[in-house]
Amino acid sequence: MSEHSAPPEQLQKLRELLAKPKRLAIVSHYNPDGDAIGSSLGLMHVLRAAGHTARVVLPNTPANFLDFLPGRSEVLCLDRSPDAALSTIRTSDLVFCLDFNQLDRIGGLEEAVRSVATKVLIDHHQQPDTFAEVFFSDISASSTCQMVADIVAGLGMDDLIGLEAATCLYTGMITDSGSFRYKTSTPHTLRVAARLLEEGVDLDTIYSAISDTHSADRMRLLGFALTERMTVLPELRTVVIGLNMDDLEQFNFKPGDTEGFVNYGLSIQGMRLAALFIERPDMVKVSLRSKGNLPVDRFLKEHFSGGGHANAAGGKATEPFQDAVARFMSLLPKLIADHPA
Ligand SMILES: [Mn+2]
Repeated sequence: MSEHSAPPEQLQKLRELLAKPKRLAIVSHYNPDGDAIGSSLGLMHVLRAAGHTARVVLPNTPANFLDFLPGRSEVLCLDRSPDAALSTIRTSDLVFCLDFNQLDRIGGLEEAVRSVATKVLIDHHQQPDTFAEVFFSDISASSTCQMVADIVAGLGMDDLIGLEAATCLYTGMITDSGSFRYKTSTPHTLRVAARLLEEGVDLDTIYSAISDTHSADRMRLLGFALTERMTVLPELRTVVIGLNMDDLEQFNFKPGDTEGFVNYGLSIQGMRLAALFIERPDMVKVSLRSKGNLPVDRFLKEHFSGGGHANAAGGKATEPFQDAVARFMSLLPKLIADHPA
């Protein structure tokens, strides 16, 4: 077990909080990804097995490719069931905050979560706010799911991880680590994954559920993006894709359709930076992926009100679409020059 993920004094505090059956709410961030929902549902299954009442509450409905996760149908989403979502949080004894570390990441759930006296944070993003009474923050962890598995083991509850929890946690581990390809994957990461596999996790079902779920419209939008909207800058080893609202409408865009588009840029030989700009009604979404020593999280924090990880981060711009792309292009040479390969 990684001691870094689970400091003994924090584990002790949590152990005491969970000594008697409690009403527990588990929340995660806006636009929840595989790690957000996987860690939340994984923890929910374990806490229920330990005799607690536990419910996952999310600020908005996740993409439906994650619907296969055991327990997904019980998740309360603020956009679908606002009253139940808020009252579940407000009446809980304790709220777990998973895979985010600033309360402005949970949209309309923020106030309800603030109103609960005791909060437990489990997260692997940088620069955490200190709003939680119990605090597990490990920026070296490959996923929040990995941290949850460590913390559960640290609490002596490892035997409560069954097939359902293992399926949820394994899913988040692979979605956040690019199926264990990112540098964040350590021998410990794979030992945690191995322990989850012991529960009989069906890998084929998970991989198929998370990768083979695209609509024909989405595949055509991808083809269009790569053919018509991709700029390759060999001298900067950078690929930029931009899709405006007209482009998206042409292909009946649905939220989640552009998920993963940014990664195609990096699959071109020699590229070390890929950028994706998506025009939304209220803003321009910016996603960056990089290879090696090119910290895109700091760049986005400084220029596009964003953040994330060194090699994978997101942000936004409020100016018109073309202006946002132009501003990025003007900042790009310096970003590359400041971080020679
Ligand atoms: Mn995560």
